[in-house]
Formats: sequence, C-alpha cells, structure tokens
Amino acid sequence: MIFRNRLLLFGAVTMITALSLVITGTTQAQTLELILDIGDTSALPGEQVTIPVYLSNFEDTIAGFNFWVQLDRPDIMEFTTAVATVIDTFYWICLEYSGPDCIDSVLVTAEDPWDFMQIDTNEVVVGSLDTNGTLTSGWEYVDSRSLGGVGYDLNVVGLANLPAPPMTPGIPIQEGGVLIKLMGTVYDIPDTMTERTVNIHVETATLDHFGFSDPWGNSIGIVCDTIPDTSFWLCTQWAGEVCLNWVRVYGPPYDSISIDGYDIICYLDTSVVHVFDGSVTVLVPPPPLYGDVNCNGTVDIADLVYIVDYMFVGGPPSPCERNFDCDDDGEITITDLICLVEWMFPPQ
Ligand SMILES: [Ca+2]
Ligand SMILES: [Ca+2]
Repeated sequence: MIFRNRLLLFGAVTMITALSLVITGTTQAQTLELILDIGDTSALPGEQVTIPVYLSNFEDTIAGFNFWVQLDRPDIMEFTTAVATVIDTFYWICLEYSGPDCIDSVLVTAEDPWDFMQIDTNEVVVGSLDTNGTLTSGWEYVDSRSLGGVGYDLNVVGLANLPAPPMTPGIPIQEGGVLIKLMGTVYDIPDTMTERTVNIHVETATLDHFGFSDPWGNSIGIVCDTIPDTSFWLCTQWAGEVCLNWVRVYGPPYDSISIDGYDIICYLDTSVVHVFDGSVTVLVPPPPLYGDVNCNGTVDIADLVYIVDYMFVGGPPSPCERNFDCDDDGEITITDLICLVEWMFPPQ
C-alpha cells in the first residue's frame, strides 16, 4: 500500500494480518477460489467509457480488496481522474528517547496508544469510480488513486467495514457479479489509426497492490514459502584438511555451505486465483450523415428547424456534432446552415 491515510493504513494492517494468518495456516491447493476479470469494452473517440470489473468468489465472503490496473496505450485513453487535496493524519509511538527527543518511533493506528501525531496535506490524483448497482454498493470505503499521478494507472481499494460500527456485509459467494466500475476517457484519435485497443493490465506480481480478503482478514490465494538463506564458501588455503581462509562466493565451485536464516517469500497462487486483463477498443465512427443534426437517421425539414433553433433561439447543440458540419470544414458556422438549405432546396 502506498496510500498513507488512516483508512488505508487500516487496510494495510488488515492485509498484513491476513498474510500472517496464511503463513501459519494451510492453503487449499487446486480449488478455484476467486476470479477477477477486467471487462472488454469499446467506445467511440472522445467518449467516456465505463469499464466493468467482474468478480467471482467461490469459497469466501469478500470484505476487502486491492488491485492495481495499468494502461499500455497512453496515446488512446486515460482513466478519468481529478486532483484532490487529502489531509493525512499519522500517529506515532516513541520506542526510544534521548533526553526529551524521540530517536526511534513507529507508525501506529489512531486506535492504538500514541505519543505524537503528524498531519500532512497532499494532492493526489483520484480515479472516478461507480459503485451503483455493483457488489461494492454501500461499502464503507472504496477509493482509487493513480500512483503514477497522470491517470494511466489506478490502484483500487475497497473495505466493506471501517473500524467503527455499523458492520457492512461483504460479498457473499457468487459468480460473475460486477465488483466495481472504472471510468475512462477515450481520446479523440483519428479514424486512420490502425492499432485501436488498449490493454488494461492487472499487476499481480507485487502483493503490495493485490489482495482479496474475507471478513476476518484472511487473504485469499496467497501462498508463502520458507526459503533458506544460504551462503556458499570457498576455501582458498588448506592446511591438510583444515581451511585457513574462507571466502564467500555466490555459487559453485564451493567447499562449504552455511544456512544463515530463513526468508519468507509470498506470492499469488494462480491455480486458485485467476486474474484476467481487460481492454478498451476504440471504434471507428460511422461516416457522418451531414445535415442530420437531430440524429434520427434522416435529413429533413426537422433538421433545419433544429439548426435554426440552435443558432438563433438558443436551442440545444446537436448530439451528433459531426452531422452538423454540412460543408465538412471542421467548424460549425452559418455556412453549414446554408449548405443544408441548398442541399434540401437545390437551385432550379
Ligand atoms: Ca434528422
Ligand atoms: Ca462547417
């Protein structure tokens, strides 16, 4: 977790707690537990696009999640974002004093005893999310931020429950529901562009940004292995069978091995958690039907009325603006009205 506000610290604590539970527990190998699937969708140039994120949870209720998506084509689209000012409050407890000065401290949550607090004001790039009608509707905390700060990635975090009551139910076992909807802005790319699909990649290699947990904080599909921290030693000077000078080397050839300790390596077990990238394909818009400014598929007197209403009476702009540009010069001017009149009533 890179977020540093209190709510997300709680999330991080939840994840860490979950991790420690997994380390000491057992995993159910080979049973599919969860599928996260970013939807494939399409949009026209210049449009806003809604990207559904689908979830299937076969074994556990889901009460917390974090995933990080990245776009591979920043020339085609970006996630819809806004800059927001966030006030982060941090609580610290001092571990060691030197006189009146604290020389060693550790971050704690507001619920813990603390010695001093720190308030930071940061500007962050917040992604637009839509939870209406989704599995996270009503959750107490759902948020996303662009870690890169420019909208080409989103780190999405959800917690059904914050520390205080009331308790919000998580997502019961279900298949194929929409977890959340991400919002994107497709650029007004030219019709001539050939490669028109942006991949939305879910980053699962770093568990700092990927995890699903049940209401008790147990992570789903995270496996941890204990790896011996091994050192290799080469003797450069023997006296009979006694080595007088050992040198540490990083592989064969070596004369001796020592195990200095053990490292715990955790990773996502992709046999029980399946993750699928998504995509947005930018369609080539159909050729404009010039003059059809009310967008009903035909050009007739009603379009003339629409134009006159817009130009002279303050009526609404055309919902299909390309059709308005009757003379195809890229601008909407009085000449488009003249063009349409001449087309409908050609000179005899
Ligand atoms: Ca029309
Ligand atoms: Ca024009």
